[in-house]
Amino acid sequence: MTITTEFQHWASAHQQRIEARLLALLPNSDLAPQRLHRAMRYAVLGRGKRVRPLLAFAAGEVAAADAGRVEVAGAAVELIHAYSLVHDDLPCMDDDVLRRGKPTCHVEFDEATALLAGDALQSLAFQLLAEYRVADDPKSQLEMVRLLAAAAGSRGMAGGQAIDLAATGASLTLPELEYMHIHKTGALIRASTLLGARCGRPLEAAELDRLDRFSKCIGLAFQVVDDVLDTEATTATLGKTAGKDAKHNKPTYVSVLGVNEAKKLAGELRGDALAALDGFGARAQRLRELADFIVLRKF
Ligand code: GRG
Repeated sequence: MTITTEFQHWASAHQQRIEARLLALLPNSDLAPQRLHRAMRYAVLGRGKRVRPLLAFAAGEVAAADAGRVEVAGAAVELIHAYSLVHDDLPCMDDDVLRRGKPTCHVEFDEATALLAGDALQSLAFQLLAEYRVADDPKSQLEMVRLLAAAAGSRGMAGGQAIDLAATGASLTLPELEYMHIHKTGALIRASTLLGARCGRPLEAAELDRLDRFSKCIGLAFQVVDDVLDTEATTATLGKTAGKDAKHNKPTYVSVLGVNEAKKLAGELRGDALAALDGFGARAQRLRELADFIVLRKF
């Protein structure tokens, strides 16, 4: 398992690409209401790994998608992700002061502005998917809107967050933990891959199913690594408060399995993710490399 320089160049070029597109798509901060627009831009732009748009670009390559379309779909997913981080950091949820190496949105602005910024980022994500042409036919485009809405909603990310809040202080079994993370973190990762692929030529149901299996495994691997990093990395490296899970008595893969077994599980999930891509050949090379990036990441 290695990260090649060639992949790093690809990732960096695509991170710059999505950054530029987000910069252009977000409302200008001199446009009224300026404070809200400044908060939205603050929450989205700058540091951030952009893993979800990268997954969209990589899945787009499987379906020979137009990169301009994937930029819009990737931006939509990243806006939902940014909104979830802003709301997650609020005092009524995780109550954190540091995100992406800078003060959280409600600390920099205020709680009401942060709440509204999250709301408006979510709306903007769907506006983009409705406004820009991202698929060949309107039916496919509508399916993309549906996919993202389902991933973000009560049966996806928001539902996962509700389960997470209810689980604080409780002990969960491994299947319960998995169920929570399939929703909280996994749903949006899955949507990133599927939306990227749907920007391109229509894939067969079996191909979409394989991408879905890849996404499910890599979404869980992402969370397992996140839990390990929370115990092993520093606040400075992560750009967010380290050691928070144990402090808040949250059940995690590390608390349930121990750090070594959690690392082993991340490796197994990577193996399952790669196996799901069998049959795609060179078209899925970026997805394979991203799987390694997700497992090997240090922040
Ligand atoms: C508030 C509806 C609502 C949902 C919040 C995603 C989430 C649900 C909360 C974030 C808390 C958290 C630490 C989740 C674990 C995994 C995760 C999503 C980490 C942050 O994502 P990265 O590492 O962040 O991709 P960057 O900053 O690189 O974009």
